[in-house]
Amino acid sequence: MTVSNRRQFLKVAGLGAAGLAAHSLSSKAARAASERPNIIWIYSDDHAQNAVSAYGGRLAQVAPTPNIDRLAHEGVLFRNSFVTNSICGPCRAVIQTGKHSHLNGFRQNGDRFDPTQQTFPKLLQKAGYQTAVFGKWHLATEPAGYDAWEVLPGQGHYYNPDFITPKGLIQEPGYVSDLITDKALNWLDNQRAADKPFMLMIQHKAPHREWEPGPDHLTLFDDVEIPEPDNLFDDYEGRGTAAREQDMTIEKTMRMNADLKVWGKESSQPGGPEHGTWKRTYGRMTEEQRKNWDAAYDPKNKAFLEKDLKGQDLVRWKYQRYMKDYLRCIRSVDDNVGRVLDHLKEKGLDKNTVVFYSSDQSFYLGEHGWFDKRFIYEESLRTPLLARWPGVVKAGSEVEPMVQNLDMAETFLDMAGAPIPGDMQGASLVPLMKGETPADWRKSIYYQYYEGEKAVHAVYCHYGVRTQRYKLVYFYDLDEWEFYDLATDPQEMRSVYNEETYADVVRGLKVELKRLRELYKVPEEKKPKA
Ligand code: SGN
Ligand code: CA
Repeated sequence: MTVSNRRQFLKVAGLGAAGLAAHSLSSKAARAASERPNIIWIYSDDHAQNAVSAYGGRLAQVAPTPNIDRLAHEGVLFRNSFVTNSICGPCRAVIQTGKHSHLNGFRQNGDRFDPTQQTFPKLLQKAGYQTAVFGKWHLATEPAGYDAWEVLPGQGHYYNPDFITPKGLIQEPGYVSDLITDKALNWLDNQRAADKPFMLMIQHKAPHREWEPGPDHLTLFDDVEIPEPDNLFDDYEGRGTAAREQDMTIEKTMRMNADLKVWGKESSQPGGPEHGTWKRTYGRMTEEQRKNWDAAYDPKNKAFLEKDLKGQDLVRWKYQRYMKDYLRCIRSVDDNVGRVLDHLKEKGLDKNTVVFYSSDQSFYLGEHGWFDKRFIYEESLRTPLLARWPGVVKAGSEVEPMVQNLDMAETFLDMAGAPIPGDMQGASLVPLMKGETPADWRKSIYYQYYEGEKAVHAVYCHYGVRTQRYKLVYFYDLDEWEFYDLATDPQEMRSVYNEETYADVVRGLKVELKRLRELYKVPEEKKPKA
């Protein structure tokens, strides 16, 4: 049995922390500190799996991500990587703790992360690692368990962003993806102690709404037509209330000014200089940055306004503008992933450093007519996950079994030879990365979204289970069930919850859902609203 297999076994067998600790001591002693790998976690915000070219898909040709793809070519790509609750702060809290939202206490954006709780960086510090985090944080309280940190306040800014640092708030001139990477590389080169292994989190703001591209990418894709998804003009027939009543369509929800960059630049106009959206986006640019921006956008906007588009033509234009800006933001992330990989090589750190790339959650790129995330449906449930680990992971390999962001804390601890506490709810991915699937690897995943229809984008609360083939969802405030057969309906266009042919499968999945809710200690929801 390998180290990780044994740990997985102990955990599943319920032998708990004591057994693990004893095991880990011996494994720790067996490994010289120098052998323990460094870990770099590059984590972006809202980067759809469909927009990482290593995953294929309709954008791979027009908007490739060559540097992120290097991780897949030189390492491993997780084909079936999912989140537990597709929204920013909650995903980040899951990464920190290896626990579902109801146990780590961070169910929705706006909650405050309890920094006194057990987190993986604290455990890595105990195991002799140095830890650092730079970039988006979004957990409201200050990072705990980090030797160095500089984080964006809340969502952060693209241009000339503010950073919260242990010494107070500072503003840095430049573009956010470059600055976050500068800080991380500076820490690597000049600030950490060279005699300890490190765990470094580089957490990008891009490509989050409002999708402001950096100065080098303002005209990228100008001459390209971005392919549309088949279901851009979805009518939501065949699904329930939640899909019909959300507020996240390109057609109705997307704003012409901050989102689509067609500003009314007079103070009196909605979204003009007096407004928050302006102040946190366009209004933060220096005169020079704005000149550069206007030179790129003004002619495109003029041509658009002259066409006076309506109906589906207007939606198609919005889709193109949205996608180009979104993909431009991704290009800055991809460039900076390349910078990190090149830097590691240059400094001789590439051999003993595991580099991951992932995103807090995935994103709708016009599928179902939507942007944003939140739903358990595929495009938001999935998230990219790729990793390079020279000498351990076979180059160009793929992992098929279902993994979740719930597994990362356990994975990092396993890599460091540190004990995995028995109350963490995921499992180390190390065996899968080595090409071994533990016999008892999970066959289903649990999901729950808590923000509800009153929050931004108006998505009803729901929980559900996904197996390799099926998905069962319960919108508990609506008392509505949905069920999808992903083999025959991968785009989830028709719930077949009431079809007789699936009655047995649905019954079985309800039992599985109940089992998962017990396993993960999920409290009962209040009764559906009258
Ligand atoms: C902001 C965005 C929303 C987005 C949430 C959460 N609006 O409110 O579109 O869903 O953040 O995003 S914006 O006008 O500020 O862009 S998350 O990634 O932080 O969860
Ligand atoms: Ca996000």
